[in-house]
Amino acid sequence: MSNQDTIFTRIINRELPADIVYEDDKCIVIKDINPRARIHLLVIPKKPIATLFDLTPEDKDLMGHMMLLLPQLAQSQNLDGFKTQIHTGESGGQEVFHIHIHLLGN
Ligand code: DGP
Repeated sequence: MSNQDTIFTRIINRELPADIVYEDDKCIVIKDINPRARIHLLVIPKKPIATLFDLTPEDKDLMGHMMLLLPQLAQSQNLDGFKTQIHTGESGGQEVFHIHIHLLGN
């Protein structure tokens, strides 16, 4: 573990526990520890990008991959609709500086 690792990197590396819903070579999906909806998932890339401001053109495929995953996850949770949120920067309400997409559904 590096001191710079975020909570999410430590979850990805199995250094911290989490309720893992899905995983592939590019990302992991966990249940939010503090759910704000009946279903509240976090889609997290394995690449530790801090915020949307830090994206580069080489992240296009990764971000597209996560977007395409959202409806699949929603359907696997029997949701017929859902909300997504990405918090960016402290003033954007971001607490964990490792990009993640919130998927919320009731
Ligand atoms: P934000 O950075 O504002 O998008 O919020 C981070 C979210 O991550 C927040 O909804 C709570 C969740 N969270 C923080 N720490 C943990 C953790 O250790 N495990 C899990 N499963 N979720 C966490």
